[in-house]
Amino acid sequence: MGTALIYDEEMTKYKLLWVDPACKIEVPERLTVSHGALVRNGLTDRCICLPVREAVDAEILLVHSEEYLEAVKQTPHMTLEDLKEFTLQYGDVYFHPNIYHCAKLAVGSALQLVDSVLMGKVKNGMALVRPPGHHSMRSAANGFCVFNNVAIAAQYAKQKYGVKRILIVDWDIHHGQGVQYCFEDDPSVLYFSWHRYEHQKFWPNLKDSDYDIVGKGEGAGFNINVPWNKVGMENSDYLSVFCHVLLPIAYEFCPDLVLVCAGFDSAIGDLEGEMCATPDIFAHLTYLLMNLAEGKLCAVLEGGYNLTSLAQSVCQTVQTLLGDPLPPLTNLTGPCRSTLESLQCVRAAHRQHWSCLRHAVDLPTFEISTIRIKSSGEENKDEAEVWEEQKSPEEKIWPEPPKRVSPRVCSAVVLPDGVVCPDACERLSSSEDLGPHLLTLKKDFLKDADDSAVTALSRVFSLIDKMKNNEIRNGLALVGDAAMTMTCVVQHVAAEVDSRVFLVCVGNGNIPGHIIEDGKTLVVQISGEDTEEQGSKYYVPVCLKKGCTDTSGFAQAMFSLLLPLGYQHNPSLVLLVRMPGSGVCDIMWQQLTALLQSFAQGHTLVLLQEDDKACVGPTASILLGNPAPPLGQLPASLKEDAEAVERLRSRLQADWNLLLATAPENG
Ligand code: Q9C
Ligand code: ZN
Repeated sequence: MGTALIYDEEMTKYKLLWVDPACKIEVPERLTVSHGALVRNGLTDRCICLPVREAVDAEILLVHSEEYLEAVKQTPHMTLEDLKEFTLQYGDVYFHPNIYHCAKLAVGSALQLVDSVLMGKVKNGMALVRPPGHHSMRSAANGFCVFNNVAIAAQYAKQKYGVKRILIVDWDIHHGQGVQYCFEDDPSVLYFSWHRYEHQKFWPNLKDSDYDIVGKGEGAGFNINVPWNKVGMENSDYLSVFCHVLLPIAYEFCPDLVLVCAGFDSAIGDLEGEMCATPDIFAHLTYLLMNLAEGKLCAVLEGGYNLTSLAQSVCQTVQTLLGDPLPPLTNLTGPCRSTLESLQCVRAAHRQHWSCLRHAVDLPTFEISTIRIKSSGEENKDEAEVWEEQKSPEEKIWPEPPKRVSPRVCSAVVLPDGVVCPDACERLSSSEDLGPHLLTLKKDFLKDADDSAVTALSRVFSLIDKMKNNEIRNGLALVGDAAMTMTCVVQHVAAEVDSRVFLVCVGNGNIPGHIIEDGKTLVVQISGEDTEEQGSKYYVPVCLKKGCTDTSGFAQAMFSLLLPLGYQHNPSLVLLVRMPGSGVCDIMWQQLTALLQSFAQGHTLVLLQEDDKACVGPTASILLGNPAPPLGQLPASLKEDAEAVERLRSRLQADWNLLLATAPENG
């Protein structure tokens, strides 16, 4: 099953016909350069290109009023003067004789995408559309938007397919207030938006966009606003919001479908957003959502006005939907203070609605209104800040994201004789390249080991070499002694210059101290053993009361510990080890395996012990790029487990800034 791409040149056939500084950035080239970049990078050829269609009245009326639709219907027949006047009743939007036609195609594109994903014709997809949608309201155009493409798509999915829970992720730099208003009392649609806010000084200047607007009535808790109160936010800021707010809540919610308001004015170079996140961050944002809803993800273009940054970001998104390995993210220095303030406020505002936030130790227990950050009035602005605001935002320069090349082989396996190789995996069984490793192995580790163990280990080493040369993306080994193999592998890899290993060990078992000490290897061990006091910067023992069987506690450890640590360590290899009798359920294991693909360009080696033979199939499926099955709506985790994870986060955040989710006092 492939990735859909929906685009039609017709949607480039309208433009601003008069002078309006607020609207001049919304140009037809936004689509032509985005599509052109997809073509140039060979991505359109890899997608299933689906035709657009016009939405019909009944579909538009799922979200908009009859009066409004009738009014927009008149615009193709208006004179220039009429159009100008019609435009005046709305904010920051323009009309053109062909925009009604394009707006119907934009909605229809989103619906075609939802149809093809929900009918199982494709696994995911993206629609490149104009006009955008997320600002338009029931009876008003706004912010370049005429009809609310994504909101209509969500109502359509509910009505036509009976979809029970939909997650809308709005990573555009503006608040999609139209989407918020549409679903504010609806618990079946979880709307998440981050947006440039600057304490209400940024367009659309609404109180409704602040963190304390969480939804109404039945829908309380199902609207998440993350205000950016400063410009210049970086990759670290975006990732920390995903790790500490969106992902825990999204997994607890467990959507059946993910819709993305995919605006790229949140990328570097965009003069609307003035943010500094690089286009490759969208590869990660996309990937982090691809294991929800069994991978059913529909991205629909919203904003994005720097044509270079827009085109690169669109390519990163589509390439990720296609399953290519993720680009490494470097320089993740942790969130800025302003982000921490927002994180703290959002988490406090949602704590009563989501059990994943219930035991957050670092949140004040008093009313959240008391921690509302004082509006940054001129009086408490320092000189530097005032100066910062006066200077005109310059066009930024950033390097083009490097090419993402898929190795010839996706998944290789090392299996004992008699265990069948999973479909589509490549079995490493030849003995031809045993030579180089054999002697050192015998000498260093395996004095007493039997021949089959030596053979297996040398195959594992050759697998690692091939990952390093990018001939193989990832691998799996079923071995007689997972702990011994793990030790040998870490030593082998750590011997190389510039190598960094992220060792994730699930289950009980002793990890030899000498493999950790050099700082190249970061170890997270999730188990039922109480080894907390042995922890250090590079050894993170996560002790869950019922071991790995507490799904919610385990999930919390994944999002709030493993992901931030992995991102900040930026490993060249992920080593994932499943100790015998770990107690982790298959689905949890699959989710973990999937999320770890974010690092090391997908270079993951999974070690399983021979008794865990049944796990080979489920693991291989993930390594081959299939989405992990949903965990189900997560219940509250054990209080002790949630607290243990939070304690670790507190202990480690001085060393690993991406673990932070609260602002230090008196900063
Ligand atoms: N500085 C979308 O991104 N405000 N709409 C422009 C000029 C309107 C953005 C003010 C921004 C609308 C879909
Ligand atoms: Zn926008």
